[in-house]
Amino acid sequence: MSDSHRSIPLDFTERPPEEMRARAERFLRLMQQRRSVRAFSDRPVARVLIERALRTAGTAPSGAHRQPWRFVAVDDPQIKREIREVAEEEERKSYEERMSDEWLEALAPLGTDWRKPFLETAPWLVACFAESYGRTGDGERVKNYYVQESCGIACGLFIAALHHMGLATLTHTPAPMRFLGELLGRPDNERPYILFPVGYPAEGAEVPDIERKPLGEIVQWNRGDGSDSS
Ligand code: IYR
Repeated sequence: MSDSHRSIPLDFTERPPEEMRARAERFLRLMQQRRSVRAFSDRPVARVLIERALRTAGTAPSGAHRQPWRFVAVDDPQIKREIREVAEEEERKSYEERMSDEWLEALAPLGTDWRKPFLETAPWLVACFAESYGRTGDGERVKNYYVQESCGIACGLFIAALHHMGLATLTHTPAPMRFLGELLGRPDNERPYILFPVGYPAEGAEVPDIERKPLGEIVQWNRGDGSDSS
């Protein structure tokens, strides 16, 4: 074992089985209610709430614990407008010229188009950037590991934290997204990963009438007692 490895006692809370069951049900019900929201209210959201969700995101596991996520939280109306303008310009080109018929058909149930008013209406835009490689104090490149996976997990926790506190969001990926790094002044070792509008849903907001896959379609059980084999 190398000199750099040190360990401390794990802080773990063991819970009675009934409590585990109850918490599992409760969390599942909570998450089943989460929906991607595209119609936001302009009601303000306190910075502290965004901060708590970002701290939660920062608890994600990551390759070699490099924590290769960086978040930019924007509530400046001018910057939100600029983001909307460029995103809509790119999206319009995508919807009108770049996306294949197959892709447009796949998106049809979601009812999306190039218009992204939520980029201005939502009180916050949170951009996640993936740090492709790090830099040491003297500017040397340091390799990061599993950057996509790590950022994906961090963003998943961010989404869960927002939903749990009663805020709505959308995983928005205007394509191409490079403009975001330029607009927000990010260094060239970072790639835009996901842009999240965050806020309250608009009054009377509607969402696509779509279903989640049933358990049988997303899970295969290989039980030692044969109880789940078909
Ligand atoms: N970026 C576009 C298109 C889009 C693509 C996928 I894959 C989606 O799940 C949803 C939208 C847009 O934001 O409209």
